[in-house]
Amino acid sequence: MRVNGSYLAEFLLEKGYEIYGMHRRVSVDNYFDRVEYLKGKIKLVCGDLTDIGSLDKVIREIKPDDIYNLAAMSQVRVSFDQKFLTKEINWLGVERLIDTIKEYTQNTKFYQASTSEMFGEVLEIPQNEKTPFNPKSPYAKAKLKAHEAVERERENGLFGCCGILFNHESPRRGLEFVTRKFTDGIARIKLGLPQRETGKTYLEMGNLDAKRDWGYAKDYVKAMWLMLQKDKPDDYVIATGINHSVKEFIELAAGYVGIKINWKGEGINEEGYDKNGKLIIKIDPKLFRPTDVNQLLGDSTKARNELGWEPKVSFEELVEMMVKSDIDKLKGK
Ligand code: G4F
Repeated sequence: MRVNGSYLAEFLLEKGYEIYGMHRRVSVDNYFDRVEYLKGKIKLVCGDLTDIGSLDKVIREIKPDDIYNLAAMSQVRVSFDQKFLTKEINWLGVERLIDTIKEYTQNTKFYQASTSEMFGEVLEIPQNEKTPFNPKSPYAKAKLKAHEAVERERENGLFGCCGILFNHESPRRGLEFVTRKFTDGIARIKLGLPQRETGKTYLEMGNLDAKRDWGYAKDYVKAMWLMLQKDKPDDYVIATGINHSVKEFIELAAGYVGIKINWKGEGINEEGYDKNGKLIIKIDPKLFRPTDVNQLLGDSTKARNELGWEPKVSFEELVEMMVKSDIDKLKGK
């Protein structure tokens, strides 16, 4: 468990749950940095979705009342290079988990993290639970298989819910995703620091025209819990209902540190400068995906009506929170 798992754990701790957080065995030092403060409050157990033996042991010993499966190979771009690993974790891992539930704890309620990425090249705008899926990446295809597995087993008695969550961000977001990459990067530019990976004085970005429906991760974990409180399991779209382009995100985030971006050129030659003519952003074609999802826009009417869920934090508040947090982190606050 890491980012969303940490928000979910905080939420469940407040409700008085006893929590076990399953994590993979890893050899990097900072793997637990984002959940360090939860140590002692939750029990960490080792398990891996690619290893049926470990799942068997964890589920047999704990017999959880509820399972929230947020584990995944979550980077869409990486999934093009690691198709088989993505399928192993994001699809077959879920099949393994469901099998262990069926074997040991038939009454366990199961939450599966499905994703708006499954809508892919969208066939309808906005997207709701009835919109046909049209996945374009190995990531989305594997997630759709897992989604279908939960629906299949639900017909056989599993209490399984799929949350079709649109992009959800926070100051804890990984630096490999566009929002956090940019808020960290613009904070570095503001403070006169080089970029984390490249050491350059400007940011290199990919497709600026893609649109996403971005919400706040902390708002979204509540929806996960609400799904498992219903009498009958079902699938729900969780989204804000407003989308923005990557370029709009960039302009707003840069504005919070007092930088107004002036754009020059087009397509892969587009560049962003500040008012003094200093280069802030350049396009790196290597960051484009073989196939990208051009736009996502969620319609969460069902969740609002049936779960009483709604997002609390606006896009503007989210972007400001992320920029401020990165400035503070870099200043060592
Ligand atoms: O931040 P992203 O990498 O997120 P993406 O691909 O939408 O996926 C995220 O949201 C999904 C829900 O819809 C989750 F299922 C998934 O696990 C993950 O959390 O990219 C967003 C957009 C893309 O169109 C990408 O091409 O930003 C574009 N982009 C432009 N420049 C970039 C960059 N993305 C990244 N990661 N890095 C760039 O430099």
